[in-house]
Amino acid sequence: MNYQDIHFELRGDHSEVAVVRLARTAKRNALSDGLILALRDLFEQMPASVRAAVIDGEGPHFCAGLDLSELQERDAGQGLHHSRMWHAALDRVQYGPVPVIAALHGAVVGGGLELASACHIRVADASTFYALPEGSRGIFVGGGGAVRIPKLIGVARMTDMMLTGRVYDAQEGERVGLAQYLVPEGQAFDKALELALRVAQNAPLTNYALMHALPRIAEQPADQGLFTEAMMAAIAQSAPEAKQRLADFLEGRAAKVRKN
Ligand code: 1HE
Repeated sequence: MNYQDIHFELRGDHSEVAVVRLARTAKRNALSDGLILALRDLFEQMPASVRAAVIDGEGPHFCAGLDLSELQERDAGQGLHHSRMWHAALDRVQYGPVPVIAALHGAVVGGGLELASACHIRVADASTFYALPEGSRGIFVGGGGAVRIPKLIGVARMTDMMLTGRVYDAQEGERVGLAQYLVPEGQAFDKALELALRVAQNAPLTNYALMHALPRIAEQPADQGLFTEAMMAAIAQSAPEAKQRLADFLEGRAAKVRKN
């Protein structure tokens, strides 16, 4: 499969993990319109074997955000449509066919952080740093960051990042919730791939519930959320794969939960 400025490959014994690598190294993987549309198309056309995906970036940085050279004079309507194009693409990442793990290193800034926050798990190496330079460029987030980033770190921290240009380093980023895993420099991709291979073994309906039901349930009033949870639980339990996995445990064939 050929997508503009993306290297794509399949990993795993059954081609169950898609590796999606941003490959505009000379521009620090800045997200041009072409690259955003390629991401949208790729997640819409994911091969049927794929059960989990990893997104990472080639070169010294994960992603420098919006390609500022394309930020030409737009009127309000064009600006609205441009932002909506990003929303459509990053919605395909968050609500696409499979869980997505971001492997972060170097700059994760602006639209790069918006892309990372559309993923389901973030693994950062020690070189990672996070910023929202939109504040100092006289613009605003437009790729879903205002919705997704406060869910990770809260409105107050995002406001601070944009008002003051605050940069979080890798340790601080993990502490405040920008990444769930922090690994030594150079190891983010390997850890993300290891996690993706693990995620790919889950029952597809469980992964679907986590991607599509959980974020919606978390937004619902408690009474409705509990009802939706019960519906999703009942559907997941009734799948043949769930019955097989439960039988495997009860008959001693499945792994126990062990502390690390
Ligand atoms: C770019 C971009 C870009 C680099 N658009 N061309 N994002 C930003 O405001 C971040 C801007 N970039 C940076 O702060 C730095 O480039 C980095 C910290 C990411 C990397 O620094 P460094 O020293 O490794 O690279 P560099 O020398 O700054 O950049 C290499 C080239 O990439 C250079 O071009 P060249 O032709 O001079 O070689 C840079 O101009 C180019 N480049 N970043 C275009 N972002 C949906 S709304 C989202 C809104 C936003 O994302 S706003 C935040 C944009």
